[in-house]
Amino acid sequence: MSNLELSNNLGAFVRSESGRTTENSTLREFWAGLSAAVMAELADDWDKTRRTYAAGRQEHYLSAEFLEGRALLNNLTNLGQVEDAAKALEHYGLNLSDVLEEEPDAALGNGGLGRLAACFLDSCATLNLPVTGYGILYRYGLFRQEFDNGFQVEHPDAWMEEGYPFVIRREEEQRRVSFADLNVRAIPYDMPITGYGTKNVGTLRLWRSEPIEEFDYDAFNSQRFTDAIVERERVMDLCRVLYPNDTTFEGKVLRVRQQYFFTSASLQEMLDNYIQQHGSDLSDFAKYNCIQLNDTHPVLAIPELMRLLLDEHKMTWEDAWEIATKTFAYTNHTVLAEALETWQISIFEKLFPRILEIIYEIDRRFRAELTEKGYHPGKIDYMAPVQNGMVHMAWIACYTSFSINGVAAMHTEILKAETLHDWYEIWPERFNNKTNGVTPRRWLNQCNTELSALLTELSGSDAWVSDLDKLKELEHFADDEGVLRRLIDIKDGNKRDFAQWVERRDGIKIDPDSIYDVQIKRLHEYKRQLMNALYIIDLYFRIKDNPEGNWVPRTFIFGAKSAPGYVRAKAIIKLINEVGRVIANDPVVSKFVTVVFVENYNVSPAEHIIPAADVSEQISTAGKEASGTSNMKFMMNGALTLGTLDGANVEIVDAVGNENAYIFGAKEEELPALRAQTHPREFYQTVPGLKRAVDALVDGTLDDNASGMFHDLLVSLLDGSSWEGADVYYVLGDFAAYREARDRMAEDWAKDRLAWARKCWINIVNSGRFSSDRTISDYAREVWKLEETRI
Ligand code: 26M
Repeated sequence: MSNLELSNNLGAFVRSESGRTTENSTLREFWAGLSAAVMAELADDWDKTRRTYAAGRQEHYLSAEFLEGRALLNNLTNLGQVEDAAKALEHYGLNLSDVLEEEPDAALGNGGLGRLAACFLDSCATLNLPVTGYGILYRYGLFRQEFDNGFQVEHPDAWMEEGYPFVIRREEEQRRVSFADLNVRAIPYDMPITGYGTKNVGTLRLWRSEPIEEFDYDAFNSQRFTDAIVERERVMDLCRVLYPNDTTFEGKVLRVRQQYFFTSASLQEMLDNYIQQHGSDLSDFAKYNCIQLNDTHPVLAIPELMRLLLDEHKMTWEDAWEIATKTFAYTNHTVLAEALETWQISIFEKLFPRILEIIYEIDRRFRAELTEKGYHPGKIDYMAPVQNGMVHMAWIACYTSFSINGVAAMHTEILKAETLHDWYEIWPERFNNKTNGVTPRRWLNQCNTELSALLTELSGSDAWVSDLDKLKELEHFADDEGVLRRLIDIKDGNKRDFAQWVERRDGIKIDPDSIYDVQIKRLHEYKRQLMNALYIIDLYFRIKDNPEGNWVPRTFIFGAKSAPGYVRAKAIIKLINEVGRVIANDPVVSKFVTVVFVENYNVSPAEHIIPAADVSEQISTAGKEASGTSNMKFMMNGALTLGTLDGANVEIVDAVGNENAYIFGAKEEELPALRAQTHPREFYQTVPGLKRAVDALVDGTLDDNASGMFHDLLVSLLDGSSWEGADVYYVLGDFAAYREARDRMAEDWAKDRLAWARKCWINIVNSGRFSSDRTISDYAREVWKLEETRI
C-alpha cells in the first residue's frame, strides 16, 4: 500500500471499526482501523509464506508463552509505512504515537522465557527461516499489577475482550483434543510475524479451546439447561488464564491440561501437513520437521507424538521412537530446583491414561538401556522418567532429544557439571550452548529512534538493523568527541521523554538530570532486588548524616511483578515502595534521590525505560540467572552494566572489556567456600552501613502496615528457618562489593560525562553478538538444519 492508499483507505477502515464518522471515532478505533489496514496489507505475502514453508523442512517452536507486547509499530516499520501512517493520521489531527499507546500489550508470557520466544520469532521472520510458533491463546494474560498502599494487588488482564486485530481465527483448521473426561475443539488463531527487509511473514499459531458442539442440545432442550452451560464453561476454562508463576512449580491439573491441549493440536497439524505434502508413509517425518521445546512445558509432545504414530498411524514402537528421537530438541532455562516440573502419576492417570502408558514404556526401555550399559541402579532410578509416583518432564526431554541446550555459556556449563551432569556423562554429544539474544528491531530501532538515526547516519545505511555486527565498524567513533556529545544529547532527550511519560502515567516527578539506575525483571530473591533496596536505605542514612555532602542526584527505577503466591517477593515490593515513600517525604534526601516503582511493568513500559537508562542492574547471585536478556537490551541502548559474573553478563563483559562494565561480587565457584567462612551475621555486624540498613526493616524507620513482612525479610537474611539457611542468596555477603561498585559508578558518571559516554558507545557497538539473529542463525545451522526460504 502506498502512502496515498493508506491515506485514502484509513478512513474506511476506521469507520468499519467504529460504525461512526471519523470525526466521532475514538483514538482506540483509529488504532483498530490502522491495524486492520496493516493486516490487509500483509495478507497476500502471509498466505504465500505459509504455503511455501509447508512444502519444505520446517521448525516448530513449541512454547506455553509468547510475550509479544504491541504489534502495530513493529508491523508498520517492517512494511516501511511509519511515515505514511503518521501522515494519514495527521489528516485527522491525530498523532501516531498517541494512537500507538492505545494498543494493549499481548502479555501471554511471564518474563524472560516468553519474551525470548517473541524475539526468536522476529528473527526467524527477518532471516526468512521456515519456523512457526505454537502456543495458547490465553483469554487473560499475565495479571495487571496495581499498588494499593505499596502492596501488589492483581487484576485480570482481559487483553482482547474489546477485539484484537492481529489474530485471525482459522475455523477450517481446527483439531480435536481428547482427555479421559473431556473432549474439546482446538481452534487456531494465527498472528502474522513480519520481518525487517523481507516480504516473508511468519506465523504464531495460538490455540483456543471450545466445546465440540456449540451446546449439548439434549441437555439444552431438557431440564438440564444449566448443566449444558456449565459443561461449556469447563471447556472454555482450559485457555482462560496464563499461570503467573515463573520460578516455583505447582502441579495444577488445569496447567497440565493446557500443556497437553496445545501440544496435541500442534502435532496433529504437523502430521496432517506432512501427509498432505509427502504422502501417508511417515518414516521421513523427521527429515521435514524439527520441534524445539521451550523448557519442559511442552514436553508432553513427546509421548503424544508417540501415541499419534502408534495408535493413529499404526507404526511400530521402534519406528515411532526413531522419529521422536530425531525430531525433538530441548532448551533448559533454569537451574533452580524448585522450578523443575514433576507431575503426580495420579493426575496423568485421570487425564490421559494412554499417555501415561506410553511414558511407562519409555521408562521401561530407558531402564533396560541403562542397565544394559552397566549403570548403577541408584543412578538409573534417579534419572528415570517415572520415579516415586512422579513423572519427570526434564528427564523425558533429555532422554528423547537429540539436542539439549542452555541459554548462556555459563548456564550450559552448570547444566553439564551439575543439573544435568548424569545425562552429559552418557550423551555428551547432545549438549550445546545457545546464548540468548534480543531483537534489535524492537529493542533499538523502534524504541530508540534518535540513537538509531545516529547509527544509520554514521554507518551510511540502516543495514545494521538486520546485521547488528555491523555496529562494530563504528567503534572508532569512541574517540570522536562530537559523536560522544551527540550520544549524551540523545540519552538526555530519552531521559526527558521518560520523565514525561512516567509523570503522565504514574504521577511521579523525576529529575532528568539525575543518573537513571534501573532494575526491571520479575521479582525473585535470586535476582536480589532486596540488595538493591538495602543500598538505597543505606544511601538514605548516609545523606541524612551529611546533608551538605556533594551527593550525585539519583533516580532509582524499578519494574517487577511478583508471583501472586510468593509472599517474600511481595514483601520486597512493599519494601521498595515504602523506601520510596520515606525518601519522598524527607526534605533533605528527596533533593538527591527519587525511587520510582513503575506499576504494571510489561513489554511496552520497557520500551520507554530502557532507552533512558544509565545503569543496568544485573545483580543476581552468581550461578542463578540462566542468561538474562534485559542486560542485552540495556547495553544496546548505551546503559552500563552493574552486575555479577552470572548468565550472559559474563559474555557481555567479554565483549566490551572489564573497563566498560562494573562487575562485582562473589563468583559462582567461590560461593561454597565463602559461605562456609563467614556467617551472614558477621557481615551484618561488620560491613559498613549494613547493620543500619537491615535494622531499618524493623526499627520503625520503615512501615509495613503491621504485616510483619519486613521482620520476615530480616529473619530470612540473618537466621533463615527450619527449611533453609540464613541469606540463601548471599545478599549480605555481596553487599560491601555492591556498595563500592555502585558508589564508584555514580561518581564516574557525575565526574566525567564524556568518559562515561565513551563506555556507553563501546557497549552499543559491541552488542552485535546479542542480537537474536545471531542466536537464531546458530539454532538454524547447528540444531534445526534449516535453510533460508524466501517467498
Ligand atoms: C512452570 C510451571 C507452571 C507455571 C509456570 C511455569 C513457568 C513459566 C515460565 C516456569 C518458568 C518460566 O519462565 C522461566 C524464565 O523466564 N526463565 C528465564 O529465561 C530467560 C530466557 O532464557 C533467561 O534469560 C532467564 O535467565 C531465565 O530466568
